[in-house]
Amino acid sequence: MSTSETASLPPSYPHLLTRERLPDGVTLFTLEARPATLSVGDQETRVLTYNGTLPGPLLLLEEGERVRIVLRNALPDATNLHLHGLPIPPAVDDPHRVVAPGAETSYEFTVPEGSAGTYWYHPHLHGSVTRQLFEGLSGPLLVRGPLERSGPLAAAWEHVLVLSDLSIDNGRVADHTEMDWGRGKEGSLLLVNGQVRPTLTVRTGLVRLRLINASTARYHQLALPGRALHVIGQDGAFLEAPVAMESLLLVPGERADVLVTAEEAGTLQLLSLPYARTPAGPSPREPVALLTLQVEGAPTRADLPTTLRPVERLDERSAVATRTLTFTGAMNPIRFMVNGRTYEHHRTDLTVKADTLEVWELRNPSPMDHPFHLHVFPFQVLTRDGVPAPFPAWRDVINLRAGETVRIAVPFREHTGDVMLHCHIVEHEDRGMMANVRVTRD
Ligand SMILES: [Cu+2]
Repeated sequence: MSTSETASLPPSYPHLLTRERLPDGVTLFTLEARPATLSVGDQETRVLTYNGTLPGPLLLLEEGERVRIVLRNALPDATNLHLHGLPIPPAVDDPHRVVAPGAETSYEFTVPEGSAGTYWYHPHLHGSVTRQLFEGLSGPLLVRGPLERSGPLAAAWEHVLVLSDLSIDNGRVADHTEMDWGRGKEGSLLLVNGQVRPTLTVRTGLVRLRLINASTARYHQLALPGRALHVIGQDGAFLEAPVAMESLLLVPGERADVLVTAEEAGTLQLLSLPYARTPAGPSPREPVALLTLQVEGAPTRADLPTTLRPVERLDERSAVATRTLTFTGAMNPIRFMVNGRTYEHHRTDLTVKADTLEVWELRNPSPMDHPFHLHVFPFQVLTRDGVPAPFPAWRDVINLRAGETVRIAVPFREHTGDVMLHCHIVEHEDRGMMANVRVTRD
């Protein structure tokens, strides 16, 4: 099949959100947050959904287009929407916004040039995030750009895989225990696009998997035995060239854009390998199959792209400030802190100057891993415990291993306003491991 024949195919995902072109040239998307009773792992379960599906529908955006996303709240509780990873104005992607039951709001912005990548959306109302996400509220968001229109990626078979987990108790999503708030709750059902161990049928050739970890707390050490994972993108950006990995850690909130060469028909298993993120031990304890990839069709060549997109080198000598952020927890009651303080809505924790580069030293002295996330401003890892990052990459979620110190370079460009940094084990975020950052030109 030629490139031109496949280039127009949308990525494969169970639900694509309908786009409506308005007379003013804006593309309109409508999301309704509402409860629904769905079959999850063969059990009828009351979950929370966007537009009735688990996970929510795919928001497919193009670089440069003007979009308006309307959020209607048909939940019994307040909610809001975070467009995770998108570098758009903080006044638009504002987690302080409260959408009351029965109310609606809209998020309007231009999709930035150069932002082609893998994103997702979920609620971000402090104190309610964990339960709303765990009960089902999340969905994938892709931005497509020039690399999707021609060349090897345009010819690749593209599939969106949202990883989440859930426990069911009497037809409802199981409650959190106090211990769950400390450790971060892992559901007993491992879901891919809302299904337990589904089979995905793909054609021979180059297969592109857009992986999103939408779990509240579960880590995935992913592997596809017999095949390398050729990582071409992490979070909302491409790498410079594919990086072959035997396994790939995907922490909550993190995304990976992966190519698999499937030149002949056969069966592959996407595994989640044991990974110990807390002293309580690895979870899962044995490799678990998340998904079966059923490859069908005549043998064909699958050529990897050799280059993708240049990644700027940041010069840390030009940084105007170096800061230390320390992530810790405490008991009785279970709570989490950044630099010794639990989150407070109205407190500005850090003030940074727009159009400057900062170096942040992220310290995790606690006995468990914490995934660090910063809104709106992508950053690059400089070193992990003093070891330079193996290749340059723009990130918005990175894991901080227990005991580890990670240095990152953060350019505060283009936007001003208030953004948040937090742990993406959202139990920890809701219990205080979050801070407000004010970006100002004054
Ligand atoms: Cu954490």
